[in-house]
Amino acid sequence: MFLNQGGRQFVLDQGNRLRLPIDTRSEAVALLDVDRDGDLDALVAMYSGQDLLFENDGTGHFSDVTATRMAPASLPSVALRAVDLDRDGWEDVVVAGGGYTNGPNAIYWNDAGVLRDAGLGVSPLPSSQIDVGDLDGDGNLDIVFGNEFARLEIHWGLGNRGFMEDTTMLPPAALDRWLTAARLVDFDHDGDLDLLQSWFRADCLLENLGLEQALS
Ligand SMILES: [Ca+2]
Ligand SMILES: [Ca+2]
Ligand SMILES: [Ca+2]
Ligand SMILES: [Ca+2]
Repeated sequence: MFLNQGGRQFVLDQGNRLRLPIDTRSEAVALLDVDRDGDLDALVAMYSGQDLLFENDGTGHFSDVTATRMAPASLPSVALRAVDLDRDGWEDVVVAGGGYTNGPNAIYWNDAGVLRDAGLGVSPLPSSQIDVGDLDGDGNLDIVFGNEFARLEIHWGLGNRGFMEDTTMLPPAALDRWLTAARLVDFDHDGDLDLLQSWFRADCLLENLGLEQALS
């Protein structure tokens, strides 16, 4: 952890505020207020399997609350995205299982400050890129996963914590790429989210043609 000393000055905190287990490998971190007490807590994605949740005491010191605020999760993860997926006021976390660690993607639903691994229920391809947004404007957040080894995934939000994977609206050329990034941004300012893909040989922008036609 780097502490801001004011302006552009940072110093390295030597593990005094957030201490990870020795000889473990972390892959990503998501900052979210998991307990809604007004400060940012930290979820750390672990290569070894069990992700770790650290609660902020309000002064920037973190304690490991994995045992009491997380369901056990034995599979590795490499990317996290904190967002209130079901809009109940509690931030949830989307988890990418990783192209090279070969774990499935999942969602940690936040039930009153406890993260529960519900999985996605469909298409357990391992991914390394995540973005979230309402692609079709139905009020439900949708999830885009970028995969290093196979293809792009879109999981459409159905409400009530349900999702359905469907990529039939995407051009075939957009699917079979080794992605290094996938981001949703409204590039043309027409009110809908477009999809930027980066892959090893080129970048690609998919324009969202609107709520009726979805992506093309
Ligand atoms: Ca908090
Ligand atoms: Ca939520
Ligand atoms: Ca949607
Ligand atoms: Ca747009």
